[in-house]
Amino acid sequence: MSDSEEDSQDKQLKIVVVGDGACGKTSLATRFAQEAFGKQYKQTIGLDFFLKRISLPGNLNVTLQVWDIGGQTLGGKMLDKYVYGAHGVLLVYDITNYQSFENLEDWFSMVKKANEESDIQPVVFLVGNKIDLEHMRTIKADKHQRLCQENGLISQFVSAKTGDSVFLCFQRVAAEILGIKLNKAEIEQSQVSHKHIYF
Ligand code: G3D
Ligand code: MG
Repeated sequence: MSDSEEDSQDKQLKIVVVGDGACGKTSLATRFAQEAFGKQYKQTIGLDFFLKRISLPGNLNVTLQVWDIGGQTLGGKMLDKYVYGAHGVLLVYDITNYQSFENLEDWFSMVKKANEESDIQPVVFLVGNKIDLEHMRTIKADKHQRLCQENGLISQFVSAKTGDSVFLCFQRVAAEILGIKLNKAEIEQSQVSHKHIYF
């Protein structure tokens, strides 16, 4: 059976990555898709989404459709079409860029509005990217946690550059959507087996 035939039999989950320009959306999506970080990701701009198959505990295979909003900015005409019907949304900001954090409220409002008419209400993760730049952090972790608590968001920190917690992030989103609990051993396993560092 070819990969695409296998994919088509899996349950597919639509995951949309949103946030300010330059917060690292394309890097994050591409890191997850290809486990690489670098120039080739620029070519992915213009594609609607890519598919990646992952395994969850209990030998459950699921195919993630990962949608990168490309150059769409807040207020962009096509945004609601990207976000509509999403099972999961990653609200991404850059931990070194205060504005990207401030704008999350507007991104989140857009996500809720776009799904007003949808039967599916997405699971929403708050993703602080660029943790390799910890020394340049401008948003304290407790501010991040407060935003999560106030809005029912699930917290995750990642680095699309080093790959730190990127696979874990997508795995947690899929598990949360499907109501599967990941135990500590499974989380550690995904940290170890997906740690690839490219410079
Ligand atoms: P976007 O798709 O949200 O617009 P990009 O963001 O993925 O294009 O990333 C914007 C810039 O941030 C890129 O730098 C990219 O290399 C960098 N970047 C993305 N993620 C990380 C990260 O985790 N750590 C660090 N240090 N940089 C990151 P350039 O210089 O190519 O514009
Ligand atoms: Mg991009």
